[in-house]
Amino acid sequence: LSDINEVRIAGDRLWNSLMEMARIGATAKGGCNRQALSDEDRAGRELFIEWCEAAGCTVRVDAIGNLFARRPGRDETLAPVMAGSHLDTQPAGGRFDGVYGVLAGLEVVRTLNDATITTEGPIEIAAWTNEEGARFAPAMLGSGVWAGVFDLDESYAIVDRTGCRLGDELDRIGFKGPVETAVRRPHAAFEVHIEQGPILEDARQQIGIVTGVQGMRWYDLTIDGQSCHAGTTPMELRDDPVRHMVTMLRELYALIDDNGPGARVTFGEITTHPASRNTVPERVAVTVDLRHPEETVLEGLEVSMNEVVSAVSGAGVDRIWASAAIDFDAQCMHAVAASAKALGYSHRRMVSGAGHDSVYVSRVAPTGMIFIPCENGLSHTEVENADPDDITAGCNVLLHAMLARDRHR
Ligand code: HGY
Ligand code: MN
Ligand code: MN
Repeated sequence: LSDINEVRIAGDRLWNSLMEMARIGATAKGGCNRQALSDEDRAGRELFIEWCEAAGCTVRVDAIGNLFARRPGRDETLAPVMAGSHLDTQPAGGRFDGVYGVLAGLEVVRTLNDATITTEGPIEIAAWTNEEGARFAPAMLGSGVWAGVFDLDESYAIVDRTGCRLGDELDRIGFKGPVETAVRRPHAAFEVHIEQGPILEDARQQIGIVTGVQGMRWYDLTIDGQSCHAGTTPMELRDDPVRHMVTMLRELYALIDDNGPGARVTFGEITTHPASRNTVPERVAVTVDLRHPEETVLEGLEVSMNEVVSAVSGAGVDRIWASAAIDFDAQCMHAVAASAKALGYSHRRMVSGAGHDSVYVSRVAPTGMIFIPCENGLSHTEVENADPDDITAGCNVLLHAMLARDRHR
């Protein structure tokens, strides 16, 4: 066993794989645009499958396009230990969000091959479909279907802002697999991810032992007014939905500030209809992303938001997704902490501000997450960056946490 504890991943190989994958959907400012089920997503999936098969894995695709690369263990009847995350990115995303966790899983497999280590049970690397929810809402869709949270046919019917159906796109890129009769419940599941916030970097710590994920809710806010001529209509005669929106958003930001610092709201998309410079819009649509670590506070914020909205005639708000705050599995967290300690990495416990597929995986299997810092705490932006030493550290912790859970059944 002492030999196994000496095993380390090949940091350069992992970094090179990340940089090669980052070329797919590369943007001018050094980020990535591999939105779910796009041609770039297909290319990324195909490259990942090629690498997994070259590493001796068999790869299966499920009905929502989730990928599962499987490395056999000594006893194939045992439940797998899983490492998963996502290959899809934000429209102007980075080179590490999601893809780090998938390729770290591949690096674990490559390292086990080099060390000729046979695990007790199989190892599975999962690449979940549409974690970001940027093109097709909601987020964490593939892991959510797999965990039984979202209905498959309803998921196929989701359309993007151009009217493209998710199911048709899955067909088009050739990643609509068979419906799996029974979920193959992992023995334990892990996800390594950049923190996407400033905490680890500010504390100069290398590893985050993630204790849980905060609650998240998404809404569509719409305000109807009267479209009219931009030049002839006096201001006092207008029923301008943008003006109502300005008042409303000011009140909603104040509501969040009163519930700070844990409360967070983001109005990521604001669209007018018809979108014309010299026409007062008929309607404005605003997306709302609301988060807090405590469900009771989230509930209260939702009630207050509904009151603010209902005070404006022609305004309505519709909740399209809610993911409750969750806690991760104690044994998985212990495996992460013990690995970080044994490897000599500075570490701390922390809650995740970002959503992750592990939220839904934790409904099916004991699950843990590992964070590493990212530069200036930035993510969901093209300048997203991570330190190669931290990328290596997170993957070493992943390797040894997975081996620890594989041995303890
Ligand atoms: O929205 C989230 O928190 C995740 O990064 N998709
Ligand atoms: Mn992510
Ligand atoms: Mn993300």
